[in-house]
Amino acid sequence: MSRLIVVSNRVAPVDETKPTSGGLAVAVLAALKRSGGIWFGWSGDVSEVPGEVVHKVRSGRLTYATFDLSTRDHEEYYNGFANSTLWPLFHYRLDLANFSRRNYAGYRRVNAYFARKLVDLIEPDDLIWVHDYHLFPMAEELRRAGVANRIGFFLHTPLPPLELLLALPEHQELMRSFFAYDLVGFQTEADRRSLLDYAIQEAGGEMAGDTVFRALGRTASAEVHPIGVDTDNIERAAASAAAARYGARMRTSLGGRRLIVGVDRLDYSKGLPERFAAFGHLLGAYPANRNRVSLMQIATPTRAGVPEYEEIRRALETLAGHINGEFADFDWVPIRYLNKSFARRTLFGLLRTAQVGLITPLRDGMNLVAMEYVASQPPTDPGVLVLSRFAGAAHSVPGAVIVNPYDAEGVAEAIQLSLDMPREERVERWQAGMEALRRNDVSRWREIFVSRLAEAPFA
Ligand code: ADQ
Repeated sequence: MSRLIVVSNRVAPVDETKPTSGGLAVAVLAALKRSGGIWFGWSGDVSEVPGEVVHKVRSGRLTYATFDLSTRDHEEYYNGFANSTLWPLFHYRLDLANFSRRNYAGYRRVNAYFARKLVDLIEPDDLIWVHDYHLFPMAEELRRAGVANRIGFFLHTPLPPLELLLALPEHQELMRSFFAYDLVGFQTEADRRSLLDYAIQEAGGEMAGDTVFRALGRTASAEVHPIGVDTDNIERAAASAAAARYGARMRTSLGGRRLIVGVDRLDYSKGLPERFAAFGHLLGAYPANRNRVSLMQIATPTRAGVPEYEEIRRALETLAGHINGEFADFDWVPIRYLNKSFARRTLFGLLRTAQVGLITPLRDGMNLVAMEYVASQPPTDPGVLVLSRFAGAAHSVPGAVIVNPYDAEGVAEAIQLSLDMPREERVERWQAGMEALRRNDVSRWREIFVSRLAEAPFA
């Protein structure tokens, strides 16, 4: 069997007891732990003299190969082009996208640097699987260095429609770097469509089969492979004694009141101000909920070097303050707003105690928390997932109550409906969701993607 090399910007901490609050790291770790292989990427450390060393650490069947970035690389590639240009653009926030040639040059430079380091580790039969928007040009760089292996790519975020992509000054170079892969995977059909529209309408390519396209002399397959979670493990962890202890503490603190929960990285794509506003509307329009229901929003700060993240943090604090100021009582706080990370078991214990999981991103590749909420529920008395139609998960988790996150009144209505939902309907919806999550778990996602990649080339 071929060896698998996974390449991603960040590699999860080798010490698994440390919390990982990024979807990619959580998913790739769960997928790789079973198959074994090499996980290659940035260590997460910035050093003035990044050095030429790749640190290798073995843990079970998995080898972590990591290296540091310089301050300048981190600024231009990571904070700059990846997170101030591509991230907002890919989440349909052209208004927040920052275009800078210097950052783009840094992005290309770091991709070339990743590729130079990786070349030495590659053996002829290895399958190489590159992840996410930080590393589009990797395949091109590797091909230039003579690597003929099969190379696949998976995009964890959405890919926006052609007209938005064209706003990127470097769209030609960047989008064409997709074509050097053998297989490109997306979360949803809409994302896949965006690539094919680009390949055909902008790059003069053509389809050569259901999924296979030809453009600029290269042939690749564009496919939808929605990511999943480690369903069985989450279910077990959420039902464990350790999780139950946190659940019990949570219930004591609620004093018989009901709980709505949201868990997200603190990011403007996650629709947090809109979510708070919808909860405020619930308390205003359905007064029976006052002193009866709390919203606990866990939002882990990320990307501290990008100014928009500071702004969203301030905006949320203000909004939570307003709503709490208006509705709180001496024995009840409507919004419990936490900026910390939790161990996974604790998190699942908390998700299990909530009657409603409120996951309302304005735009999201998939959203693993939506799936984790469902997998954490007690089977005989599950809570209800209220989910944005703009999360990829809306296409992967049946049984959720689907909402438009921009419509505060509609979201409030959906929360009320979920709080009032009879147990029988809750169980039915939960079973439908769980069946899908068990069928398409994260191992299955890896297996399908890797076996498709092994079938390349598709010419
Ligand atoms: P993210 O944008 O990071 O992922 P998400 O899919 O929700 O978003 O994953 C976040 C992960 O971090 C979840 O596993 C969650 O449990 C964990 N997490 C978040 N806050 C935490 C906290 N306070 N403590 C502990 N754990 C926390 C990107 C894309 C998504 C896509 C994933 C995977 O943006 O759309 O679903 O990759 O493809």
